[in-house]
Amino acid sequence: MTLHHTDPEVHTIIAQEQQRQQLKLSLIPSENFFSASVREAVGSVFMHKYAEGNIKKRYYEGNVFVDKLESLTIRRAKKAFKLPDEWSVNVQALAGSNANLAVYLALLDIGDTMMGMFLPDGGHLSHGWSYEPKTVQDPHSYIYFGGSRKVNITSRIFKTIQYKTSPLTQQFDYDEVEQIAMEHKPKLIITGGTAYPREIDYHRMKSIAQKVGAYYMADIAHEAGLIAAGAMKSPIGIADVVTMTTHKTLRSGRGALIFAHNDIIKKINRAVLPGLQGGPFNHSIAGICVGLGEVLKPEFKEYAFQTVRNAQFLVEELKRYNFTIVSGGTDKHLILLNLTNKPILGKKFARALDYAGIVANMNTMPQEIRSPADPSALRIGTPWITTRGMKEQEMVQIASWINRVMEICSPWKEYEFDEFEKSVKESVEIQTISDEVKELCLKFPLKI
Ligand code: DSN
Repeated sequence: MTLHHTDPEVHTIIAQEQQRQQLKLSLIPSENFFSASVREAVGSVFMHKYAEGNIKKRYYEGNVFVDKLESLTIRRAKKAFKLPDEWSVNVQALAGSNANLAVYLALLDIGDTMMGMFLPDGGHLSHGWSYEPKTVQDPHSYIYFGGSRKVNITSRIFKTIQYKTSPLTQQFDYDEVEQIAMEHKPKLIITGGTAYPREIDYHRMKSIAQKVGAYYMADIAHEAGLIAAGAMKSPIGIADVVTMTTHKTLRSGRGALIFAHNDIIKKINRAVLPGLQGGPFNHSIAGICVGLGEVLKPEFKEYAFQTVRNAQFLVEELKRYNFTIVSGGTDKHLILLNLTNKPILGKKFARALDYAGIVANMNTMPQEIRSPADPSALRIGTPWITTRGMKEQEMVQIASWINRVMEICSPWKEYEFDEFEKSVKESVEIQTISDEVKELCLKFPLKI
């Protein structure tokens, strides 16, 4: 019996989501589309098994094949990221935030200071986010001390400070970062996040960490696939710990990897289990293993480089339509559009684009003065559309659609959100773009 017969209700919802993915363009830079093999592995019988513990040291019997799978995943991960001999990897963390928490649990004590990238400048919630409602940021300050709304557990447990990008370049000013570190002596320094479009100077960050006696953790969730393929620089062997999710540019199903020097990986393993989790998701590890097998093939290298080429090409096309690109460009798969010179900002624009068949997300940006619920920017990226096989020529078309949507919506800029959405929904011109997008999607079908 298939799902179609046993539970038509859920089957229909899945079919609808499949259709949505097939007929819309996902430009969300943290999303990707996995191969049928990855999906088969994730849906496999490994989901039925408990395997608390590590290879050959499990608390449950019957783990001979789980051990085999985890060993193979570790071997592939080491190869994909060219791990030095003295480094190892944990493949069991259930997600990126859990992986980061495991590192904190392993390396920090309650109350220690951690220092990460400022969230509105592209950092991540799990790097110590808290805020003070209705406070306007000083756009010229390079440091943020957080606020009373300790929305992420990290800000409740640790003292957290965050460093900001330079108001001039919207990139990190490493001299400023060093000064903040020297003054506040964090025990852990973190780089990485969700919306920083540029390379990070891992060597400089390590040297700053060394100067203040801090550990250095590089969270490369977004760039992992690009780094594995050599399309971006790698922090492996430079930082003390490297964490990543596996489902973004790495295209290996949902999960996380933690790489660290052998001196600290045992502590991290203990922090994952029993510190934070029970049994690992063996089926997710199976997906990661298959995905890493794909990462090791030459085609993946081509994919990663094309992903970056597409993003850089898209930047140039968007500039032709007078879109302002945060930091002036991108070194990766991710682009942040500062919409303050346009009539429509991130929230409304993202919704209008979705009706036009282009899926993106509203985002904060450096020197943000608006709320994250209605911010100034739009974040887009090329991992998924490159997986579909799209290249520079399609970027020309996508940039033109993005611009057309902005032009169509501009007369509705003063509308409240609901009225704005109603106008978008009823717009024949938006519907026309959505039809054109569908046509392009069908030329680059997802292999479901
Ligand atoms: N949600 C991820 C992103 O979109 O970047 C980060 O966790």
